[in-house]
Amino acid sequence: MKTLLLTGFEPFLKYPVNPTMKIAEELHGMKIGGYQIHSEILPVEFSVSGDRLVEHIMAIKPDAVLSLGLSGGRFKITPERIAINVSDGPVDNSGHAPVDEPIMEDGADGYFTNMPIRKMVDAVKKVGLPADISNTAGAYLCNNVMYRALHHAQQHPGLLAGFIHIPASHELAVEHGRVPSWSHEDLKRGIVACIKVLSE
Ligand code: PCA
Repeated sequence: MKTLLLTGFEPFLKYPVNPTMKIAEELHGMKIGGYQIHSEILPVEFSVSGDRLVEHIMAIKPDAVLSLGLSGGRFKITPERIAINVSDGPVDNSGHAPVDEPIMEDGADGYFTNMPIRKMVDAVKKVGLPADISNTAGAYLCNNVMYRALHHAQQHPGLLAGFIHIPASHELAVEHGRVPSWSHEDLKRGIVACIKVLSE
């Protein structure tokens, strides 16, 4: 059986709940398609998150690494197409706010995911949930860890790496107020559908 490293993020900025954390925790240890899921939760800190992800990849030696991030305001499940070599955005959980910094001095400008994102989108729609490819993961922590995973995959051929942004859960929307939201069960069902595609 293959191993999939699934990551979620801690709460950040104005979001007291991060639905990706709960999904990752609940799927830990499950078998989905041909993959055994190993979940880890990442901090939201520019100086830590990417290194932490790479450490997990080295320790767990997964066949695939899929990271999940909250995109408050999005209303579909959105597998990301590309990560760019830029860190920029509001303060992270340590109070750091980078401006136009490269993630890796010697890194490529960007990396395309090597996961079958079109098939993932089709699979999510097939289970009755809205999905679309996203062409930007932004320049905050989600882009950062996606970039680091793909940079690592570049040097370790055969490793699948990808990122999916998800909408807020109802639990978060109750706290936060002004974001479109999904039920936790639907968010999780959408992610499971994406993971199943990797075994087809
Ligand atoms: N979403 C943020 C970082 C953590 C998360 O869940 C992002 O989209 O960059």
